[in-house]
Amino acid sequence: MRTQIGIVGAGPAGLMLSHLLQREGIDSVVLEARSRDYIEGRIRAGVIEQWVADLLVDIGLGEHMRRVALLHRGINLSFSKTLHHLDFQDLVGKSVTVYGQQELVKDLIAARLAADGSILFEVGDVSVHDVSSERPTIFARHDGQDIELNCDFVAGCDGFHGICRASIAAALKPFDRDYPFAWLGILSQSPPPSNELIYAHHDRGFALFSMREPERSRLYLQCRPDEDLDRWSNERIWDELHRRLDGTATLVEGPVLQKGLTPMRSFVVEPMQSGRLFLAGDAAHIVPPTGAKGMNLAIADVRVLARGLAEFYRTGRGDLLARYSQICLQRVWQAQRFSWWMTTLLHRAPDASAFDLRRQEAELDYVISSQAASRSLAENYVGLPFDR
Ligand code: FAS
Ligand code: PHB
Repeated sequence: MRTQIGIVGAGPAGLMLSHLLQREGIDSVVLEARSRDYIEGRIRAGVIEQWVADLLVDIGLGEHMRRVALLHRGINLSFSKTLHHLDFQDLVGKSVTVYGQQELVKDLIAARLAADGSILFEVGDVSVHDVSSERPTIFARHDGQDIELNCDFVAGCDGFHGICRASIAAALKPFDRDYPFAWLGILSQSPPPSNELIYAHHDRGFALFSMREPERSRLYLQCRPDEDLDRWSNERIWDELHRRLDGTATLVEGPVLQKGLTPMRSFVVEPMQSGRLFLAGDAAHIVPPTGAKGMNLAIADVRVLARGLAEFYRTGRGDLLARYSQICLQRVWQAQRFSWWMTTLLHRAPDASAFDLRRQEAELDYVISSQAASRSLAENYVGLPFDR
């Protein structure tokens, strides 16, 4: 097979890239290890920044989002038995949208297939070759057949556990940080305790009260990194959620539809490209989900990559492609800083000293009582401007 851009991975990064390229008249083939049902059923992100919501409308993918997504003016912080609302609209004139990642993935797949886009699901044994040449190749198996995909460029959008980053590891420098906790997350058929998200700081640990729809909640508890899910009955989960919400709002229980563990790590590789292989999204960087940045960063990367490839095919110039890493990493490190800060602000570190705990309370108090501090949180949460 032959195409212009070979894309490994059909997550938000790979699918959005394929869609943006098609709008520029550039061909691509997306190779995905999982089935369509699996990736459309995978529960991940829930919050999109305003510029992403605006972009979806601009590129003709806003119809379903406009019908079902929830527009939020801000978030709530819960601590010391009190609920504090941060109004992003008042603070920075922007809001956020709650729209499940799987809904966005469904929209993108439907749009790709409607435009005769090529997505190969359930491919195996994917490997990338000759990325330092002008004719990189991707080998894979699909439907019992060996595939040789010849392309001009390869986009590694295969997530943190994919093969693309590993294939150029020698050219990359990793930066990482682990956290002494993880998230136990549930999806429940129950109304959320507030119509906007609640980030709760509590002596027993962090909790997040998010949602997907008015009657469907997405709830998270800080737990140990090696937590055994079998030891968490639904009763125990609800009991702990009540305790950490600490009466700052009313939590209604309901059937638990899904339960899972999310590891917490910060990770970046530099640069995000080698030869004609460009990494985007979780393949190049991971943020702890406390700042709701992961999917938004993935889309920010492919927006830069699509523009660079469009310039290359339009003018033959590779200037923007050459600066891809530099441009993306500036935003990546800002999101890393904010996600680390939200995580340390709101979680209870197992080895925290009495001094640390007091300092953490003082920081929470500063965030809700200082306009400058509230505005800083707000501008990072809604998404920093690109022309900064
Ligand atoms: P993805 O991991 O989504 O997609 C990579 C794709 O590549 C997958 O479909 C995988 O099957 C495929 N693949 C892997 N190896 C392959 C191979 N060898 N061959 C072919 N295909 C291969 N982010 C936010 O912005 N807001 C949030 O609220 C938020 N909440 C989150 C909650 C949870 C529980 C988790 C886990 C993450 C959350 N994130 C959030 C982050 C998350 O959304 C990721 O950043 C996002 O999925 C990244 O998208 P991609 O880079 O496309 O990677
Ligand atoms: C979610 O709704 O899944 C969600 C929201 C905000 C976060 C993380 C996850 O910070």
